[in-house]
Amino acid sequence: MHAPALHADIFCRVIDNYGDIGVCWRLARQLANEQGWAVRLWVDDLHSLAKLCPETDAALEQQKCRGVEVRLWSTEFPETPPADVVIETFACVLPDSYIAAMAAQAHKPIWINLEYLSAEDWVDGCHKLPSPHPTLPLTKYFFFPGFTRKTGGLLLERDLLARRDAFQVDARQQQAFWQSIGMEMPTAGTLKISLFSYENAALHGLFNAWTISAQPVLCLIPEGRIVQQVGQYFDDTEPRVGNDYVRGNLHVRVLPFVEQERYDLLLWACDINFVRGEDSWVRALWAGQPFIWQIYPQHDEAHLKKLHAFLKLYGGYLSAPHPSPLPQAGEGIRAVLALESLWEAWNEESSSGQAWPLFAAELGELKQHAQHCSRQWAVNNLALNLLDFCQEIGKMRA
Ligand code: TRH
Repeated sequence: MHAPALHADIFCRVIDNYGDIGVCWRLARQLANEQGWAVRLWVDDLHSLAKLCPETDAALEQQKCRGVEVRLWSTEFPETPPADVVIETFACVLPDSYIAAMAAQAHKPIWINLEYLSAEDWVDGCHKLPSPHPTLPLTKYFFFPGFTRKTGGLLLERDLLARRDAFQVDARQQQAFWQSIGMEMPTAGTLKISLFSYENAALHGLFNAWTISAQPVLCLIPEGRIVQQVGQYFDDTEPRVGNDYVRGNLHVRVLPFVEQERYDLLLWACDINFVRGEDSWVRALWAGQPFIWQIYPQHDEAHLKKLHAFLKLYGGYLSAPHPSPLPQAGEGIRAVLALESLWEAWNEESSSGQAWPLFAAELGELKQHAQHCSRQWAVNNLALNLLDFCQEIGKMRA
């Protein structure tokens, strides 16, 4: 017999950009469509959600999208019976009235704070820690995504890697993708790069390097914060979606922002992906292609610790002995250095152009490594871990 489907409320405050809503929307869809939960997503900015899911009507306070009930989280929070599982994301602070309603339930909801992803060591020790409410009979639990079995794992749709593998060997699917973005399928010798990025002073040097690259480079840039800089490089004061720019061996196309599920296709279709923030970072991992992560900058530079923790973990796998045909210890060192120098240059906004040739020379090894890591980390699925954790708490309380 199946356990009865749970009701979940997920709360999301959009701080800026698309990371917060990106993670919440993905989790909401997964719990609703893969686990059969009844999911309500409370979000304070429907316009951001509409970018990821264009069928969202930003004028509607309540609607159903892709199996998820989407509710506008406005300052006047309506009287709402709490769900069985309450997911507060990134410490977004729930409405007082909702917390009071949770406390008034005979059977208290399971209250989870879903935290940011990090590869830092301390995460293992903090995952699942309880935090009793100071005055009410409620306990909130910290749920940390992460890379080890002691963390909550990573968000991954059930069939994603199978779909990715099918796409990457199927010329027809790839052709359909290129057509859908209004482009011919690039020739076999073209290096395809997607570049989703914050403003970055290192872009100029990188473009210079691609301009003189021996191999033709096609760089696809989703519309967003870096597009003005692209215009500056090509002396265009009004860069727009759909524009093409060509210099030397570099061809740049500015793409429209696509709905969240289709962004994966872009990552799968490219040989190298530049990503940013939290959610596109994980999607780049699942793409199984070499990638460069631009971490979201924090004023106290805490982001650099996070960046280095991940580089240590990811690069560590690369330099460790692997079963053939992956690189043996020692052989991977060059690839680790190449990876580190480009990642550091890109995040420090320094001479990425110099780091590029080293990185390009190690692409074969980096690709095998990326495929290996995607399979290795796929076994630790966040939604399934969340389910197990809810059952654990349920048993503890019984
Ligand atoms: O938008 P971001 O920079 O978000 C950031 C980070 O999450 C950061 O940690 C957080 O503190 C800050 O916001 C407030 O990058 P991120 O996390 O990669 O999110 C982008 C989302 O947009 C992701 O879900 C993928 C999606 N996307 C599309 O759906 N279509 C597109 O065309 C593109 C380029 C992205």
